Amino acid sequence: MTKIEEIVVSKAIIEEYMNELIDYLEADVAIVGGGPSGVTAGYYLAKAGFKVALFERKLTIGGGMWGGGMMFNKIVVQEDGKRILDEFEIKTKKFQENYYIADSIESCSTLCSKATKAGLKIFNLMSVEDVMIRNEDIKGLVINWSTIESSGLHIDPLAVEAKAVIDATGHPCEVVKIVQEKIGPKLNTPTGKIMGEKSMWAERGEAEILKNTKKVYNNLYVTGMACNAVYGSPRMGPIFGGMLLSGEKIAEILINDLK
Ligand code: 48H
Repeated sequence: MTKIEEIVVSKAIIEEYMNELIDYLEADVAIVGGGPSGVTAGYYLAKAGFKVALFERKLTIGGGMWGGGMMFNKIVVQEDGKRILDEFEIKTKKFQENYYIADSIESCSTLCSKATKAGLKIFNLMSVEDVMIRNEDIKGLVINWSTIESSGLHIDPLAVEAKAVIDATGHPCEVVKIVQEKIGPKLNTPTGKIMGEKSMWAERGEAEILKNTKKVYNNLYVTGMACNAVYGSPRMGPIFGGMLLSGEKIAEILINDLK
């Protein structure tokens, strides 16, 4: 029988993890949130050769996409969104003109698999609790274990430096909220503040998400549902094309800005 020593297994895990974490304390892009928009952004950025770290509070990657609509584990995308599912080789089935269905489990697991294979580094079970700032510029993120956050223990966090940060936290737009609270109403929105998500109107929500996908503050970018929350646009329910297209668009914007 092959010799297996528990201490060697433990050392392997601790050493490998620590080396990776130390390496990613300085990244090109730090993404907050591992939902469909954050993972898609990470995939395209990593594929373009950038050093990208994604921090996800939960154990699993995929955010709100696992549950499809009301726990029916299917997602719907429109024609434009299908292009991204095709890129990831996720199966789709035509429902009616312009509507395609995909399996949410296949979608989440494949996005995650292809993004990590492209070079995206995912740190799960970590929560972003603040940003690092120099004068008026975002310089990185302040991170802590999610279990520290949920236990309420008073334990100080650590910091990660990045040339750009993406808020992909979905409905709560947590990073932009922190910036607004701590730096004041100076965001790149018509009011300078978070304008708040509006009630469901899928067609408008999907149409507006791409124009809302942009730089919202110095070195801070927004993608996915967080865009519509920041720029005052409607929610759209379980149609996910906009999330994928927004992830792709923010990657394109950053590839250009970081050149
Ligand atoms: C670390 C964090 C933090 C933090 C949050 O909600 P998501 O799936 O986000 P999107 O924008 O990629 O997709 C939105 C979609 O799932 C959705 O909700 C839709 C389409 N709704 C329409 C409607 O009408 O309801 O994922 C965000 C992820 C989650 O996994 C969070 O755990 C994570 O971000 N997260 N991770 N630090 N501070 N905040």
